[in-house]
Amino acid sequence: MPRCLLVTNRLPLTFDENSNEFIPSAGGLISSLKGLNSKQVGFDFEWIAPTTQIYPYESGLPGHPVLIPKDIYQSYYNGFCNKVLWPLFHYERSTIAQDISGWENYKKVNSIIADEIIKKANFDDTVWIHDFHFFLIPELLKQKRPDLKVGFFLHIPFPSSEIFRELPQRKEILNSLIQCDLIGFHDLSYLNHFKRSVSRILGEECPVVYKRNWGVYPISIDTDHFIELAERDLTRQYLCSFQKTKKEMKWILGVDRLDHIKGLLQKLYTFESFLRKYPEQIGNVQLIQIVVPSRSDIFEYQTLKQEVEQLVSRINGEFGTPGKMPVHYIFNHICSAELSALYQISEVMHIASSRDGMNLVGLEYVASQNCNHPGTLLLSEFTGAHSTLSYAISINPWNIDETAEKIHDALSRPIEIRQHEMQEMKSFLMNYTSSHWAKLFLDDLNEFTSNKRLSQVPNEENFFPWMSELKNKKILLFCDFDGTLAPLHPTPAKVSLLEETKKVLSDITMNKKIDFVVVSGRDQNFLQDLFTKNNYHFSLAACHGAYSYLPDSQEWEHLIPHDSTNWKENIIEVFKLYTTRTPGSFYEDKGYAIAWHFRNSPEEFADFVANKLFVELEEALSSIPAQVTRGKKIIEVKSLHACKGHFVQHYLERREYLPEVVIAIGDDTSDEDMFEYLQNNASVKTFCIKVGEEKTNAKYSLKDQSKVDSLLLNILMNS
Ligand code: GDG
Repeated sequence: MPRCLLVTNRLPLTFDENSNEFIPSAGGLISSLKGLNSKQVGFDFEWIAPTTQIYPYESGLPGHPVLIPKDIYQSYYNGFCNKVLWPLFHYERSTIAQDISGWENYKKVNSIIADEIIKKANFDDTVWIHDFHFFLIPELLKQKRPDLKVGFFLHIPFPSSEIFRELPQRKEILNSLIQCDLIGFHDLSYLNHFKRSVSRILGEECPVVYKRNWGVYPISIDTDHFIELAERDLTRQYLCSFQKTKKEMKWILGVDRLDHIKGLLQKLYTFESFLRKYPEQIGNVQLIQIVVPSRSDIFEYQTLKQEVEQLVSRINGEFGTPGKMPVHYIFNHICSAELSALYQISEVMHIASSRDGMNLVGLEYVASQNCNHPGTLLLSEFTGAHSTLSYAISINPWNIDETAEKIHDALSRPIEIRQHEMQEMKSFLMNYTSSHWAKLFLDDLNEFTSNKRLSQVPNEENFFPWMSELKNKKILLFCDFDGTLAPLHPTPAKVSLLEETKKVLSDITMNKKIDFVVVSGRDQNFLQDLFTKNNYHFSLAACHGAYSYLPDSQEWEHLIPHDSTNWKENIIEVFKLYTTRTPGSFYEDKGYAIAWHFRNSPEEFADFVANKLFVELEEALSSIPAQVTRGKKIIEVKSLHACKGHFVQHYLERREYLPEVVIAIGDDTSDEDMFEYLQNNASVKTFCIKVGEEKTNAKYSLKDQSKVDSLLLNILMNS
């Protein structure tokens, strides 16, 4: 079975120095992952996690603890993970506390764990990184071990780009995450926020925007485990004892880690409002609130504890009667059998999180219900679970009054409705468990990586394997200009060839076996000035192939009908209008095409305007023989006749000799016509190479323009 290394902040077992034995680790992430069934998922799992404890023995542990010095761990975990990333990603900006060394130690721990993975991982292993503790590992791994399949799953929300862009380390984090082969989120809104952040912070042209290697995979639980737990003897014993104390009382249950994001204060205010609105319920309804101690060494958490406890005593002071306190508050961890009994016996479960990646407590409550006499789930709309548990009663925890009324509705909900709702949710969880979740993610990861391998992105020393097939062959090479032979420049008129490129082109000119054709959207004058006047004896195609120039004839030939540009005047008017509205933008008349450039404009505004323009042009051109395309910070309208695909067809048909190999290189959307035509029609061996990592028809791709010189050099050397 293939192996998957799970990288988490904790191993599933923690060594308890008091009892001298291993105990289950806490937290939702671990509780889901440890339920993964290797056979169902199709992987053997091994865990890697940082630790500050020297484990007495490693064998028998389902994973590898990586020892981190205590002070470094403390600063990484509390200083950066919990005091910066956690509150920012949960929209709790008031509790952020920047710690100067936190980020440095975060980098250190990520790098130590990455080194450990590199040591442990075999060729072709899958590495699945979990959560915000390890944002930097993907890049560290890909630098040293490009063979590894690397997936990342975020267990917490990804915040709106408005919030995320406040993070000083935003670029480092995104630049690392986009190295992953697959990035997963619980909810579509988190994915949308991530995409928006990537395009705002790294730019629209960032590869991940095109690669689309992301997905929404809401986590689940080990449902069978909770069903079985509900039936255990110990659970039944707890149930019996609760029934005795509860009697006719109705219980509203809350189970939350002590954390600002869990909405504990809102929940208590809501319960207070409920008692005020429905005084007849005083003495009949009790809130059982389990608060699990957490991050107790952080000041903000200590303050929250005090606030929660003050509110509990205020409510109990005001509404309590001898022997009956409305809020039963427990600040402790309880055992799983006791938790299961509480899930089963409580009429209502109240989840009030202000933000929560998923919230497994809601799923566990559903899985533990007996569908003959089930309870009701009140679930905050700010949890990821809200999309999965569609039959829960949805609440906005900030709307205290409305939620108080919903508690009242939940307590009096008719049994048939409860049965139906719970049945629907429970059967969903029986078919969609944490193992299904992991399988979906890992299968997609596998698919993404195998697709990528097909496109064979080469490294510099080892170019495409087909290079050996070029020896002594007559090669016809079509090559685009802007973004391919020359790097893009904010002002198109200033683009020129780099010295290195000039050298390679001179060698190509001397090589009689290569027929080199520059196929560009530029006009005749520009191309002739640049190439012919510099003594490169190349064929040229200007205006996307509307004009052709052969070095022997030294004349431009017009290849397409003269009336191909009747539409131009109207379109120029539209472009003028948009140019006036958009600072830094300008339009360029290319003869058979007009291009609107917005590379120098304020990014977000220009993207917005460009989308609008694109839609407007598509409508306007529906009955005109012209086509609108969107390239890199450019919108272009061009005659349908002026197309690189038509040009290469024409060129191939009229050559007196037949080339033995055809190669086409280009970075722009306009090059796709050329790739498509050649790959489908050329009767000789054809190799099409896209420059850049965007989606393409070409079979091969190069990372970026800087690799083109070496590609040409390799073609020369191998020819
Ligand atoms: C992160 C995200 C996301 C709690 N109290 C006791 C106890 N628990 C168990 C629950 C549940 C787990 O802890 C809590 O899970 P959550 O999902 O609510 O929360 P986080 O730990 O913050 O987890 C979260 C999750 O990752 C998974 O992706 O859902 O949004 O923040 O399993 O049962 N267990 C026992 N006694 C307790 O007192 N035995």
